[in-house]
Amino acid sequence: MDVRSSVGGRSRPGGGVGAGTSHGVLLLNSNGMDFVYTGDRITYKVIGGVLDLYFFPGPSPEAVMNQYTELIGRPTPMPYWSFGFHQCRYGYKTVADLEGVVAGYAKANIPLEVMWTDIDYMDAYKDFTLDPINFPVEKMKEFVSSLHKNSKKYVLILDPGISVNETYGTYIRGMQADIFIKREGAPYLGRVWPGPVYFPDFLHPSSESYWGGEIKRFHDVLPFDGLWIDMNELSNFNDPQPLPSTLDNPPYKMNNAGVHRPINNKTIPATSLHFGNISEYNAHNLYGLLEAKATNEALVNVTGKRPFILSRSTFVSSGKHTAHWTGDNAATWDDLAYSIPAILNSGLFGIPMVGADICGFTQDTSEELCNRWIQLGAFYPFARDHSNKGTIRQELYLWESVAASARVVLGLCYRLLPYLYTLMYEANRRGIPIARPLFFSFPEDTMTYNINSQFLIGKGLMVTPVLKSGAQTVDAYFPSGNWFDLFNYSNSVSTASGMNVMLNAPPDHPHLHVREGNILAMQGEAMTTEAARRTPFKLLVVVDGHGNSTGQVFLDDGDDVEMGGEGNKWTLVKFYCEKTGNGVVVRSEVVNGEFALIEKWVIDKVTILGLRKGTRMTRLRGHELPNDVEATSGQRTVKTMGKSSDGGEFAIAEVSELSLPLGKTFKLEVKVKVRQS
Ligand code: NBV
Repeated sequence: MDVRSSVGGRSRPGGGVGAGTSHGVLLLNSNGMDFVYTGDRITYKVIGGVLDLYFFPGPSPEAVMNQYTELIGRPTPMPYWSFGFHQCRYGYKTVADLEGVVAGYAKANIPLEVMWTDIDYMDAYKDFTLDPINFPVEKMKEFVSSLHKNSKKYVLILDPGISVNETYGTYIRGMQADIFIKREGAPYLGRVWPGPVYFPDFLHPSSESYWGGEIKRFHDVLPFDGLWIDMNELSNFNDPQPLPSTLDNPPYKMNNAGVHRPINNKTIPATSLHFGNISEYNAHNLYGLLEAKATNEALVNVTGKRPFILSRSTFVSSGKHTAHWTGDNAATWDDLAYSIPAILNSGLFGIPMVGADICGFTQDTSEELCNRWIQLGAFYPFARDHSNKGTIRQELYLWESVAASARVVLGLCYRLLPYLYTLMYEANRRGIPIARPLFFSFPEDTMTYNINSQFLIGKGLMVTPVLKSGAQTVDAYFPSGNWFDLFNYSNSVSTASGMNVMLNAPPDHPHLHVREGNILAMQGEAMTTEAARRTPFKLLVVVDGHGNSTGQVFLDDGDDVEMGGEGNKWTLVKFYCEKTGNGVVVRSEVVNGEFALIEKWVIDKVTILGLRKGTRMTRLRGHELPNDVEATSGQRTVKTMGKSSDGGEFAIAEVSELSLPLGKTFKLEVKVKVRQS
């Protein structure tokens, strides 16, 4: 990763800054660098450029992210559909192969939202072309149109290297626009998949119109829904010969994958020049960022919709334009575990839409590894199964145990879509990551500081994956509070100041816990995000010791370029639960109900966790307040009395068959009585 920033440092109790406080440091510099972290200090070894050092005072982790992304740009919103499940592989052979995969998911009843193609679809690996034999245009059009008819999406890959080929339109137009990166006065000749290539210079003022034009031409042929930009470090199969210059041969050799290699190793030479005579030496790390920016702009122009872009190379502020995946991991238990700190780092860098290749990219995966990987990967903000050519296939339906897990975890993930999407909104507004380290919600609990085997989704959902082969249990840390198992509300863990717990984790038992104090807006399970969006809402209210909790939901059509932008239709509703004399009141505050009213969304069920064992609901009242005005009219008694059952230490109180319009203020009063045992 080309990110050269550090953000989110924490001060330990007793340190110079107050206990539990956070700060961030950013060295904004695009040159090559090493940095060495030794626990109490960071040493930057930078080989050129401008040294801009920024400090973000926090003091909370959320405040650091807010301050940092205010400077570098807020994370771009991602389409609603991109929170569904994605399937990819390098090595899909034909259109029929793709169709078979889509059918395989349908047959196994596993949700599949997005089908991807890697470089296999191209004609001789040339961008913006289709292989006439294996991926012929007419068949691909039919394929994409059938995906669209079934509310699914299609994403394809683009590489930066443009084949040097006099009969290739993209090359010819690039030469006419004089768009390619140069060395010694002529376009620099590299070598990637198509053979000899030139690389578009995204610092060139015409690059956006050139790149956008190519994207438009291809989109007119094949209406893809998103773009995947790979190899943009820039990656070059050649090792360019250095010219006798300090740029190509600087005295300090940076660490490159563990060893000190020449600066031009497997990339374009540092002496190549961008527009305005800016050297590659200075601009190298910006390539992926600038390509993502141009690609984002192109997609907005071409589709008029919110773009989905996935980039391998990123830099400070890439999150303003693109999502990110962690690159070529291996199908190993180590890489399964590394994926957690990798996605958490990306969130801290300001790129919250991130995932690792589920089941592993290189090497053959195994049933057990793939099972554990989907149990974790379903909760990456970006969830995509992807594998390398020549490895065994690893679509989730191929093993019954993996398919069964996929149905469970993706089922829950789809029910959580409104919650996940609302986290995207929070990321877009304030830069707060979707997937967060535990210390984000518990900055005063020093036990959380070193945990990278668990993480939070939002403020209070904790994922505890199995990361070891053969394990039937998993060691979890629970920060203070009451936590409820989202797969079985009867299981709970309670701790006053945080504790370690060994959880039972047979292969079919993933772990996701929700903490007291949270209200989650959920919807029903479905095979596509669109179908899930047509189901009624369900509120999961997890009260704390004082009977309180809060939450919110943001919704729009999922495709508007801006989230909550002017002229758009959207909805923001805040939820509160408060204790009353002998019960609790769950109520909403509608900031904007317009979109929810258009969609006629209703809340049909409210589940309250965290009330004391033995609680009985004695009376239940629903107030629908017309026109969002606080009023006493419109009261009605809800048809079905709620029921409450005891799960472990707590009662599970459920009020169903409600019909509360999401876009209107409501107040639900639940009177309770505690049975004397
Ligand atoms: O395009 C092929 C691969 C792709 O599948 C992978 O996700 C990228 O990270 N790409 C790298 C090119 C090199 C593959 C060895």
